[in-house]
Amino acid sequence: MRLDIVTIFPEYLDPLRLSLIGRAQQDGVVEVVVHDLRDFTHDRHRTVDDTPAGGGAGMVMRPEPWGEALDHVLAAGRAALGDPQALPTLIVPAPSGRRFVQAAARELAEQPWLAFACGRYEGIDERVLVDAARRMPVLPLSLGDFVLNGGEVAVLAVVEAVVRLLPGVLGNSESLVEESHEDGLLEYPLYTKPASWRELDVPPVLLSGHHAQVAAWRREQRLRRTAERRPDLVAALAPSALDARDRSVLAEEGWVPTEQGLVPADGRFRTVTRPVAD
Ligand code: JAH
Repeated sequence: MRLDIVTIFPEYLDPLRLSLIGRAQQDGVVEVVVHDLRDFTHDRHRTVDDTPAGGGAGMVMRPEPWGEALDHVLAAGRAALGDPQALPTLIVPAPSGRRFVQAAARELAEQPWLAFACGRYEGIDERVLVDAARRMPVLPLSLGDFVLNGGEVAVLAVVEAVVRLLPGVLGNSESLVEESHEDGLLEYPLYTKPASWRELDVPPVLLSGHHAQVAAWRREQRLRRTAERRPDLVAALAPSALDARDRSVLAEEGWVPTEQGLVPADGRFRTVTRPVAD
């Protein structure tokens, strides 16, 4: 997989040389190329920003350096891949993007070429994305409803989420099965030795050697945790994914099965079935 990243802070991406992603690069599983947007300016001050059309606070990234940078990414990537028709998917981190979730990471891991545009200031002139979309798929992504100073940290997160899914990147001890967000439930709590630490004990069932009881306890913990911390995930569960024991655990946590799936027994976000008078 080839990854091209365009930024005004190339050093922000240095962590991609470390750990698992660094090793994946050494092993030839991924090639990461970081491009300095200022290399595509032509003025003495290497200017990448200007004032917003229509007024307002802050600065906006000028379209010309972005246009040249993305032209270069396209040409250099096609040459390196030996495919004059190849196209990357252009990922643009932004608070206004579609939410990045594990299913999106799995889809991106199937692609041979991803490019990333790191915005700074208030964002990038919209015409850059419109122009790019004339040539390649453009995917604005958000990690969640918070604001960063730029797209670089979000790119680090997306690259890590995608690269770890590539065949041969994770070792056996870091395997992909049994992970949060792979099946719509949060993970069970983890413990290791010692069995007692600061007067806190590892739950005895985990030391019992009863594999079926361990599995049942872990399933229950996953359901209770998800109900407590992520009610949105419980509401999205397919009732067919739950057995009678699951349903009784969720009932204890205040969730009841209905025609519309699981809903909170106390009527939080009850479905509106008739027009509401104003
Ligand atoms: C902020 C460009 N959802 C996380 C996220 C991603 C990108 C940005 N902020 C938050 C951002 C300023 C400029 C991108």
